[in-house]
Amino acid sequence: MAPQNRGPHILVVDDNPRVRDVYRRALERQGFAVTAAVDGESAILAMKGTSFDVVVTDIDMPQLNGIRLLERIRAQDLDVPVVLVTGLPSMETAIQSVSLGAMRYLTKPVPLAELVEVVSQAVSLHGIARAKREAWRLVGATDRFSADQAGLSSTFDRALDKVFVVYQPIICWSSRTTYAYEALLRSRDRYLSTTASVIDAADRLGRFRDLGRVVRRTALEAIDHIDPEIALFVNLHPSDLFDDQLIAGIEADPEVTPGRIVLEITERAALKEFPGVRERVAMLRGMGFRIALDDVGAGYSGLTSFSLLQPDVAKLDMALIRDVATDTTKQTLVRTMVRMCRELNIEVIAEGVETTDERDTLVDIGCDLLQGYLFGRPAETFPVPSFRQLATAAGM
Ligand code: G
Ligand code: MN
Repeated sequence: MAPQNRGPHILVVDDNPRVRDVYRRALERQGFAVTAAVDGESAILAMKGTSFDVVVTDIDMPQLNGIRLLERIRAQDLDVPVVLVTGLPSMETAIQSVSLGAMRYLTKPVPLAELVEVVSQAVSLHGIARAKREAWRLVGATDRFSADQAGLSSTFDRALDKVFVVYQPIICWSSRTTYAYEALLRSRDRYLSTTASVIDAADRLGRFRDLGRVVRRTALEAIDHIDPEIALFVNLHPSDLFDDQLIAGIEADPEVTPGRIVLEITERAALKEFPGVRERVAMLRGMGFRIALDDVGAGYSGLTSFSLLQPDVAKLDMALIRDVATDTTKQTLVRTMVRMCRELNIEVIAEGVETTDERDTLVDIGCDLLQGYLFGRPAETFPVPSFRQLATAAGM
């Protein structure tokens, strides 16, 4: 059906005829021209002949779903803003939509006022993106600025105000004491609602530094509520190591001394891509910070990062800990790691301990520092860890 209006042209994709109709009428009332498609394949066909200002698409459709459609669109057009709508929100599709540059991820039923507002915003962004690209073309640059990048940027700014920090205890089993807390990022933003989506957006926008600053400021604000003997573990992206405010922010607070802080650097990041990491880490250690290597486990090139960072602490990835009580291969791996670390004078923390069986196996192997839901879930105030005994030990 040819559109009635001559305003900005919106492509609405949904396999449900009622939804298509309701959206069409709401958008047409605002003067938009609307073309409707019944699934991803027909949307691709429609886009061959027409250039749309905004695409609004359902995710859950037969054959080509909304995520695949977004992927196909992005392969040809970086600019057109895509709004994804789903009746079945999931972490997986939310993350995919962010990483493929969707402008918004909306959950059904979408209030029509919200739909209209989001589409209007998308139209303006598309205009800006086109103008920018045109300007770049005129000056001969080839920057691939896109509307979604602009959309993502404002979404990210908003999310930065909505992130907060939770703390999870790390315990010392032999002394039944709290050894440390790890500060973990969480988000209560509507769109970037998962930790993974916030981190992914920071990555895509090159804004790890802004995110890291917010997280560290929030995490450190609470440090005077814990015993000075108890350390605080803070996660860093390798690029944070080079942020001058990393040190300035810590020196500004007299309660915070480097000795109380353990900087966690994940083994998943490609440390080799950050020249000068070795020197930078050595300098931080010289100032009194301790360094932990995070997510140490099967599948990663453990030895390179060990020699590069020379960590004070190694945190064994929870994939290695899960089922360690019954999986003898994992037991051997953990035993080897613990022995190697002892020789190198590196402390070992087992992450993600969930059961008493896992705990007892780890303690048998000689791993005394433990973290996981068994002892305490991450919480906004410092949780008191549980040192629950085995029921059998109490004679039950
Ligand atoms: O990458 P890093 O190891 O910092 O990630 C820690 C994440 O693991 C946190 O988001 C935390 O909520 C989660 N976590 C902590 N303890 C457990 C646990 O016992 N089980 C599971 N499944 N997740 C955990
Ligand atoms: Mn960590």
